Amino acid sequence: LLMGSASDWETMERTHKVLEEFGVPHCCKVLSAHRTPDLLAAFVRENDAKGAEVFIAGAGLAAALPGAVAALTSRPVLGVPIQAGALNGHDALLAMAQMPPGIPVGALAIGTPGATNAGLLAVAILANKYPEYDAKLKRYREEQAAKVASATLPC
Ligand code: RP5
Repeated sequence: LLMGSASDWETMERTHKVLEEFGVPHCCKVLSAHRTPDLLAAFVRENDAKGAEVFIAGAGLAAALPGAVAALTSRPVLGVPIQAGALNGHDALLAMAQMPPGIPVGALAIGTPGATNAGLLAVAILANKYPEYDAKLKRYREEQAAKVASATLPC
């Protein structure tokens, strides 16, 4: 779980919490495509070789991070556009969603909804291989459905 700046943590903490809730082993790290390109390349290559199965990258503004990660690994890369700057995350969303053909990034929604869904989507990817994540994801959805079904309104 990567992010371009410590300022992204407030958003990316949601992803971390989902992964924690589902018991997915992961690490969280600040690395930037622009500011620490060599460290980023070394980190992605090392973790790819160690067997990392999904990479998640949150970044704001020009947000090159997910694309840079995707260039360095053939594992799935999910991108979370951070809601920041003059364009409020639209710039980051387009940077991730508009990857040229050949090196995909799975772009999620801007901000905290995208951060939560990045965690859930990573769990869903892992659930293809690990039955325990599949079972937990089904339980999570059942609980979510029960909450919606039992919601009450003041009228
Ligand atoms: C991006 O620039 C980061 O992902 C962050 O969202 C944004 C601003 O970074 P800081 O100036 O807060 O470090 O690379």
